[in-house]
Amino acid sequence: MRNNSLKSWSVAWRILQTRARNHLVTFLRSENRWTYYPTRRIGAFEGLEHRMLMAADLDDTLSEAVILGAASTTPTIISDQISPDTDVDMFRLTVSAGQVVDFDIDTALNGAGGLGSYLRLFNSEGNQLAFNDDGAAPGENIVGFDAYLRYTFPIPGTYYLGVSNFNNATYNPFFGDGDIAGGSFSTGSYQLTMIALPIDANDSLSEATSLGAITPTLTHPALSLTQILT
Ligand SMILES: [Ca+2]
Ligand SMILES: [Ca+2]
Ligand SMILES: [Ca+2]
Ligand SMILES: [Ca+2]
Repeated sequence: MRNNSLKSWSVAWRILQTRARNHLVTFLRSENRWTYYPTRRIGAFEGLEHRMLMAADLDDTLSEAVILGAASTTPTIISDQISPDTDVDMFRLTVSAGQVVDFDIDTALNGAGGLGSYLRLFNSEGNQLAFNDDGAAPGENIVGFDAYLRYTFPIPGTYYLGVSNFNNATYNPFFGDGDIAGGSFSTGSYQLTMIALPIDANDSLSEATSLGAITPTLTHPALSLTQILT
């Protein structure tokens, strides 16, 4: 049993509560560890996030995101699944200025019977930059249920990509709440591919390769300038 005053818990950023044997049991998550606190002080925790333990999703917020690393022209491939229906998988990546990056979901069926995938891209402050439900990546000819997103990042830094089903498209990336349960094609396996397009480093005036000064050259070395001109 730990000191269960509200003050001692104020450092926590996520609290789950459920009932067991007529007691309220609070689960506290901090530093990736769960601790539970039997308590009856229901009123003291009103206003905090209440979720059933079975619904805990350990990678659905910006702070829990799975690290993809730096986007590059070498593909980064992740295999995962959305299960249960409220599952959100959050990924973290870094980009350089002007980088264009493709995020592509592939499933075995790309249609009915499989996952109806949905992508949301966030900046480091959790603001949504882009989203996609159904899209065909370059080289894919069929638009089914698989999501695809291309984004040009004008600002270098850290960004986040959320994978969910298409019914659950308004979850909160900070707190992991706001999930929408149910709907069709809400669970299933998927593969996520992240790949950056090659950067064209000499496509602007300021990046142009210098060819040097233009100087007149004799077209026939064997002739003198006088002979050429006459
Ligand atoms: Ca998952
Ligand atoms: Ca998850
Ligand atoms: Ca795809
Ligand atoms: Ca979709």
